[in-house]
Amino acid sequence: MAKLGLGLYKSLLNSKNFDFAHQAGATHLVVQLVDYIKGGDNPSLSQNYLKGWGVTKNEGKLWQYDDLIRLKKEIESHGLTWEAIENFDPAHWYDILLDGPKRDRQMDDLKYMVANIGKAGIPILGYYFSIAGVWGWNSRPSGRGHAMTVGFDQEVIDSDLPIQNGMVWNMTYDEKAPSGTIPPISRTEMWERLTWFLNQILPVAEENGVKMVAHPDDPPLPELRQSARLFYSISEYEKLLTLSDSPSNGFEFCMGTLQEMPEGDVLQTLDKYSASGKIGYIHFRNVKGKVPNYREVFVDEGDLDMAAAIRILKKNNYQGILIPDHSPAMSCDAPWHAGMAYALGYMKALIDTV
Ligand SMILES: [Mn+2]
Repeated sequence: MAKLGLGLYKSLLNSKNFDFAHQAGATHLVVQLVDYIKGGDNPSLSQNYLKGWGVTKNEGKLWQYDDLIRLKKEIESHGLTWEAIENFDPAHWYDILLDGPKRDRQMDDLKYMVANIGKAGIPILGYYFSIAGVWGWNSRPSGRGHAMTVGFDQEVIDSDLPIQNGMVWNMTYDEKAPSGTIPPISRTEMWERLTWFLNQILPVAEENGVKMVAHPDDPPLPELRQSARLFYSISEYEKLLTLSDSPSNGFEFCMGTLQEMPEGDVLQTLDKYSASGKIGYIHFRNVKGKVPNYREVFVDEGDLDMAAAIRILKKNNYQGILIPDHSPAMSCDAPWHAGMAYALGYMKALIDTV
């Protein structure tokens, strides 16, 4: 049966949070190693309209085998299993996304890191192949009980706003980049870049026992900030599998993002791919509405029938993990932790009773 996991940002990787995860019923962790803006607040439209998720200074600082093993032992000493890493740092692959001059060298770096991940026994790497990245959310106390929650309202943002030089994936990788903006990018070009990336990385992933799983575009718009987005609809997302039949090619199945898409049936899609073993892990979150207007909500109150999702996973004997992904923040001294504990408890009860 499906297993329960928690995603932890780099700033949260400590023994207190490993114990927290275990206490809330999680057995597995998904670890993010990107240095996002410090603090508990989600970067949002009102707070960080142009600066995005912050500045990464990790160029040249690759994920080394010894560091991965050290963290893995610490995680395991708390009774947990390290299931996946989520997201490359933009500093490691900006010219792969942008087709820039450092592309080939950065590809060598990614291959080196994927091999390290495999040798360290971490079976899954989630990635998000996007130029604009997660951008354009707003954050307001619009959740149940005035919970702070993120959402998207296309009419209040300038979705054609170009991206400044030195930025990609909603982070700054070069603070000294000349002023100006990056050129528009077509869908054809984006598919070519993804195809090149997968052709390069998948053989290395396969050889090292790592599954590469792709997150859909959040928010799921066909274009954002003058760059085409690949996975803005369920049918486009499914095209990922046409690029390679490698067992290392699969989905980081974000139920929330897929539900935000204007067409398609998330549960049907979950059924199809959980049966065929193409789902690395699941972002088990709920949402109300669809593009151009949606809000993230508590796991029990959205448009998706989460119990039905668990029944599907049970029927298909899905053995992977579910993580909450996001939750509205709860009004207390630990808003993020309370939101996660609430989601994990609900998820564990569903898994235990279905
Ligand atoms: Mn997600």
